[in-house]
Amino acid sequence: MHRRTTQDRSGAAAWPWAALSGVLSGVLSGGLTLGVGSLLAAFLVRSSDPVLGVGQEFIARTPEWLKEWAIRQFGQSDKAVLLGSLYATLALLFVVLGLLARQHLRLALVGVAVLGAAAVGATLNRPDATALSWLPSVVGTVAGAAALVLCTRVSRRRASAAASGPLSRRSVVLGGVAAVAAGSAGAGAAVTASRSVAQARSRIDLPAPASPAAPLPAGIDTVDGVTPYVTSAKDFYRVDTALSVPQVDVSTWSLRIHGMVEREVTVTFDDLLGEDLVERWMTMTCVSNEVGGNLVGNARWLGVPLTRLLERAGVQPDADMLLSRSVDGFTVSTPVADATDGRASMIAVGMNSEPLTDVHGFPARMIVPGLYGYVSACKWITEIEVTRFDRQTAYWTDRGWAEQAPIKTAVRIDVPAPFAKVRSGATVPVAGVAWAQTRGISQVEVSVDSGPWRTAELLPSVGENTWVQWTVGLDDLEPGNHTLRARATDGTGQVQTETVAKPIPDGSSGWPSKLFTIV
Ligand SMILES: Nc1nc2c(c(=O)[nH]1)N[C@H]1C(S)=C(S)[C@@H](COP(=O)(O)O)O[C@H]1N2
Ligand SMILES: [Mo]
Repeated sequence: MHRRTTQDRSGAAAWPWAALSGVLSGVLSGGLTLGVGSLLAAFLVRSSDPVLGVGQEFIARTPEWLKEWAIRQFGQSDKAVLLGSLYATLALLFVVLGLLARQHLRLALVGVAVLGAAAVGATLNRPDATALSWLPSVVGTVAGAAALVLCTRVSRRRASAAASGPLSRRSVVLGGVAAVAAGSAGAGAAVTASRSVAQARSRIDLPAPASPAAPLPAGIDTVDGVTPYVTSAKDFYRVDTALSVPQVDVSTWSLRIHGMVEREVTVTFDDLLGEDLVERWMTMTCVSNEVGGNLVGNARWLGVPLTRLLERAGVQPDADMLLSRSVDGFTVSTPVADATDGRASMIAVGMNSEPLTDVHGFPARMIVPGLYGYVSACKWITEIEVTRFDRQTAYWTDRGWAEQAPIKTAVRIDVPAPFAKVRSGATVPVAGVAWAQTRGISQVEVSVDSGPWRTAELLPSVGENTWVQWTVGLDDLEPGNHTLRARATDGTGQVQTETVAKPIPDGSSGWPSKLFTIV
């Protein structure tokens, strides 16, 4: 049997090379499209990057059930998973186009153009789109199309040529395209990195608060396995719709308060730092937190009281909504009544004595104790429009979530771990955290196998706006499987509801339970 080589002209023998070169053309053309696109986007807005633009559009259009599923499935990595899937899908599409181009170059170019058009549509549809947001997609697509034509031509020639050396025209063209693709992607990443807030943030010296937070009480964090009372910025949960974390230039940033006010107020970051700052402990919770979930964290927030800024602007009496807007176009609606009833609402610039990190809203965000994040905690805030609920809606309220969303009383069991095995005869340590921001927690109880409720010990806390750690020891349990339940009572004496509710539309409810075994 004669040896088949890629030089054979017989169809059967040529196909592996043909397929391989088609795949290569597709990958190179795709790489160039995305590389050039991201390089140009680095100089414009991030959302004009074709991939980020399409990804953001995907997030904006994802139905609620899919979003819930993705958060449950992938948690805090949901964005990485989305980006990864997007790149994988694009790679596959470009491979198909590269293969198609071998026989039907025009058709493949139509395919590239369709992808480019989708990217143009998505990038122009971003809330922070500029007049030039289409440019990276268009230039990237043209470059990618040209690369596809070039690669397809040289590889066709290769297939029909009798022989070619290592420095054939083919390798020069393919190598050149690969180099330009990689170079532009690298340069784009470098420009993006140079615009990151890391440097500006490290130069910020936060002033000492005129009104400091209560000192941490002795006795917190004294129980093994319980969630630490203070959550570091690094460990703080992150929830937002931003596929790439906004990098806000603090030297040009400002917050404008306008709409139904007596006079517009605009403050720069330096203006904020020049104010008498207050520092307060506040536990934040996401409305998407399931019973027993960990989308909750406690930090010491430094900022300017929101009421002070609103009084300066003069809120008109018939206004009932603050519509906060982020640099990326995300919006949050907050009831004026809640924000100004005397609770510690603020425009925060610091978290645990450090400037905000980029993921948590640098340079400034809103914090209103007692309201879920989506109706209060606007990150990268740049605008507060004072308006009315019968005139405006916000990002999540447009998607079926409630306008009024005070945080529900909740308790979480941290210890024992799920399905833990505990030695018979020993005291079973049980511990966790409970929260009812603005009302505080007055009691936590646990019950084993639907038995009588036993009262847990509450560890100290700084006040009603933060969670409280609790602990109780269980004795005299029979060997075997047991179900532990917990419930909290808030500072007004209200026991948290046993009624099980999903997060949508205004937060989950129900008593958490844990299974464990005495062995
Ligand atoms: N700009 C912007 N701000 C936002 C969001 C967002 O998607 N974009 N998400 C909100 C939600 S749903 C929550 S729970 C909190 C989370 O804040 P964190 O990520 O700092 O924990 O931010 C709020 N502020
Ligand atoms: Mo949230």
